[in-house]
Amino acid sequence: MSIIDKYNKRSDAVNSLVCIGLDSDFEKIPEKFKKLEFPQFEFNKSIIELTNEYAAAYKPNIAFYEARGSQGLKELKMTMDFLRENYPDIFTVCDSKRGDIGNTNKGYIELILDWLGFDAMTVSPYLGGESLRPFLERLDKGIIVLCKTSNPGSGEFQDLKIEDKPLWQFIAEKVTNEWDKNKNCLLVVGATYPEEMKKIREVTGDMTFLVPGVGAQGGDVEQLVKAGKNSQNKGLIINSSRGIIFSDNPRTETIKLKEKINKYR
Ligand code: OMP
Repeated sequence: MSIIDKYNKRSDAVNSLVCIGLDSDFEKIPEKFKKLEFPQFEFNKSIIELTNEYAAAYKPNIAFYEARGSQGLKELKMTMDFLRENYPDIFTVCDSKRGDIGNTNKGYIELILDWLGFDAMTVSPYLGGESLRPFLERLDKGIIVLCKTSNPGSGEFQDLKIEDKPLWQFIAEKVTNEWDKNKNCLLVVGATYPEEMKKIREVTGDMTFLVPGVGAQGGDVEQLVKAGKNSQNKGLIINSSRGIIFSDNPRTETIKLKEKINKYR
């Protein structure tokens, strides 16, 4: 089973394209968790227990754990061990946006894909396909390449024209036609840019997209699903972090997002 099959299988089993972002900012987690020995882990565990029935994926952003040094990394590891032991079918993404020269990338791989054991991680294409080879050679893992990011200023570089195309289109074509030989590539496409997403879908066939930007960043679910779904009515890992985990009712918010997505696919 390929790593994309793992996502699709889980997504089909729970009829959901929802990814819950475990961006467990220590400052924002409720006081009752802060008193515990492993606050970020206990908070994550409570979110996972409330939402797992509707979760196709979980995506911690490693920044919120690295911010606490070795304690944070330990709690991220505890979160991953908890997921693997209790919910091994759920797809896991490490939001890390890594990418360096080839042999340095091996260090990121050992930490994120091997020690922490994530199914997939986000990488930057800036150093080129040659540098990303250690990631792309991992047949057992998903490599999620930044293409069109959700932030307001993403156009500063990503919209620049190269050979008459915006850089994001150039990257989408490059990944589809050259980097995805092992069928383990995915793209990051922000929910806040549905027009661009439509074009990216046209050039990538059925490739799976990680789609952040709904919830706190205001991306429109109807527009993104219509623009981004593939020929199988899936191909999307739709992430919400703050909009779910810091809401009054994470379970209800997850169900609401799942149903809204399903209404348009
Ligand atoms: P919320 O805005 O709270 O839902 O969080 C979005 C999460 O997705 C954060 O962890 C971001 O770092 C991440 N993200 C984006 O917001 N935009 C992008 O274009 C790419 C990512 C990402 O790679 O996941």
